[in-house]
Amino acid sequence: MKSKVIILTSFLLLACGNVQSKKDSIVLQNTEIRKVPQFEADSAYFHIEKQLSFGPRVPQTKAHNNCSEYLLSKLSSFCDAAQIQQGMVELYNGEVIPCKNIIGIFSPEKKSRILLCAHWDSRPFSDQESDVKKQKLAVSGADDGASGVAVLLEMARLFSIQKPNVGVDIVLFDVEDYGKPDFYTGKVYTDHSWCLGSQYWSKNPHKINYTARYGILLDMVGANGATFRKEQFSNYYAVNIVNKVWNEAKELGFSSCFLDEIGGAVTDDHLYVNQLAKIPCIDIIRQEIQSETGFAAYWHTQEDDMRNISKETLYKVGQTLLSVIYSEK
Ligand code: AHN
Ligand code: ZN
Repeated sequence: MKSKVIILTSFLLLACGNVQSKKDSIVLQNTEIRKVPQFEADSAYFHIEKQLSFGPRVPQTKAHNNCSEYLLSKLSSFCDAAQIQQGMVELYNGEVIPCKNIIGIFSPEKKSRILLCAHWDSRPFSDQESDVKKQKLAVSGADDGASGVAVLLEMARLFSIQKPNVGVDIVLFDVEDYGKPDFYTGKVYTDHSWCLGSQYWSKNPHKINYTARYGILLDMVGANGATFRKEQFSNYYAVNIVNKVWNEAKELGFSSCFLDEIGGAVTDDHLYVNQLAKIPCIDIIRQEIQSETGFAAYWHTQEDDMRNISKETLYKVGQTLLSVIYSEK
């Protein structure tokens, strides 16, 4: 039995060596010239499960606090420095609550920097549920939150083994998903009730005069069959970064995932990074342009759990981003 496996493997190796398709040679070039490491989707998948194991990461809950400790310990182990930025933010209903942005820094001495971000909090409401009783329940956020964080944690692990040429800052935004729920009828205190952690960070970056060449936000990047369209604010503020990412995806053979199509304009963390921090930042976000909400059916419902998560999608996003980062001089 064992020898059969060995024979089969060497046959496959020989076959690959002889074929030398165009795609193979591009991948070979990438790995040889740029030495791009392999994104381990198993590792990213595990990081989603781990985040969900604490329960919904709703601000001011035990689960949220426990998860913040986990994320800080992971970033501390992979990065040259890690910290939690604490601030206070005002919700749609006027309540003021604490916010913890979790930050990991690679090569702090380097001037040329890339910002990578995602949100780590979960939505306190499932206001897209048709069942009214379920609308007050928190979202697990396997895709909405945990997937982007998980891809960044796996990238951080790889950066710790092989440093990119550029400095990298990973910022996990808090209180992104506490926007005014559809069922709320009370007085509204702010028109900008989403993305409170990124608004805070963009006004108060973790380092004075912080800037980066560009930023990439990951939001809902882990679901089975997900496709990504070019989000409109990203195109407006950072079209060259959109094209850079989509071109890398194309070179890797992921064009059926990274579609060459324009999506909607999404008020997400990158909007504030662009407008307030003045860093050109794109959003890689799953949109379902035919649906009423603009997002997948499980979005802001009780269904956003591990059942939707796909290692294949995590791999395509993670490997594309690694190609982008390691191509930077
Ligand atoms: C709005 O619905 C206004 N923005 C979507 C941002 C978001 C929520 N991303 C994930 N959850
Ligand atoms: Zn959300």
